[in-house]
Amino acid sequence: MSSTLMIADLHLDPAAPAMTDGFLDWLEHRARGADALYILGDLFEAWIGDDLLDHVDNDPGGHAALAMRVAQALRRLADAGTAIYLMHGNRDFLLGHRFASAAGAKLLSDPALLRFADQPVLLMHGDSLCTRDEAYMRFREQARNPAWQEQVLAMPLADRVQLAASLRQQSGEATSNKAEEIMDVTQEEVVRTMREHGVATLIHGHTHRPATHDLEVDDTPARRIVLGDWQPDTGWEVEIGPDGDPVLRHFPLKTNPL
Ligand code: LP5
Ligand code: MN
Repeated sequence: MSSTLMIADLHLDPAAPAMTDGFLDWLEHRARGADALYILGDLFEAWIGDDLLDHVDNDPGGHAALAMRVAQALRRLADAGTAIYLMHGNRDFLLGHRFASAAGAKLLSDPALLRFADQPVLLMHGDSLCTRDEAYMRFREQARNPAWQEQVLAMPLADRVQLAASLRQQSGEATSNKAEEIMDVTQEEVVRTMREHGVATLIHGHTHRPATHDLEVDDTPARRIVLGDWQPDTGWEVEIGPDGDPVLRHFPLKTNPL
């Protein structure tokens, strides 16, 4: 029976190994056998460059070991027949083709338009919908600029670790001073985007506010499904089965897989 899984916002981090254990267990026991797995951004807490894969033997902080472990686990799933797609999030927008190919995955554009049971479905990370967060929109513009990315990726790895930590700190300070509602999606931007792509279903992550929202796009009933962020003991997925109907659910993660 055909089944497609979607997940987002795992924020895998060398400092939180139980999360990675839980995710790898989920890959092996839940995702195994699925036709496709879509990872809709922020698989990693911070991605500082695919050349991490060259640094497994010289790896302060464990970033390279984590990258390699996740790539190999995804690769096993891909080799067993599941198509894997990776979308960038606001933490791992530097993920590149080298990591994707090590993971047996394809990079996916944001937004990505798919079809299930003949109905179009739009997938996004979700950050680009938060248009009232003007400081973030400016940061995003810069972070997605190819010239800036090239410059940053040319920095020594240790400097990139520091830059990522500094950006995380600045982001933490900025978000603690923002109103909750500006960090959620802008409703008009949701409707505009869904209309532009001609969809009645949008699936995204980023806001960490898991829910299924009913709305209308030009008088047509529509839905926006928001994936939740994973915690060491809980994961979130959307499953689309043969009927094409997406189901959002959360589930316990094995914290101590044998
Ligand atoms: O991530 P989170 O949940 O804290 O908040 C996000 C938005 N913040 C971000 C920034 C990231 O957290 C930064 C970390 C990226 C890690 C990878 C870095 C790789 C490159 C460097 C190493 C090679 O996405 C936050 C939103 C929030 O979601 C809700 O949607 O509000 O937006 C901000 O906090 C942005 C700030 O308001 C303004 C920007 C602060 C940083 C300014 C740096 C300026 C210099 C930039 C170029 C060097
Ligand atoms: Mn995000």
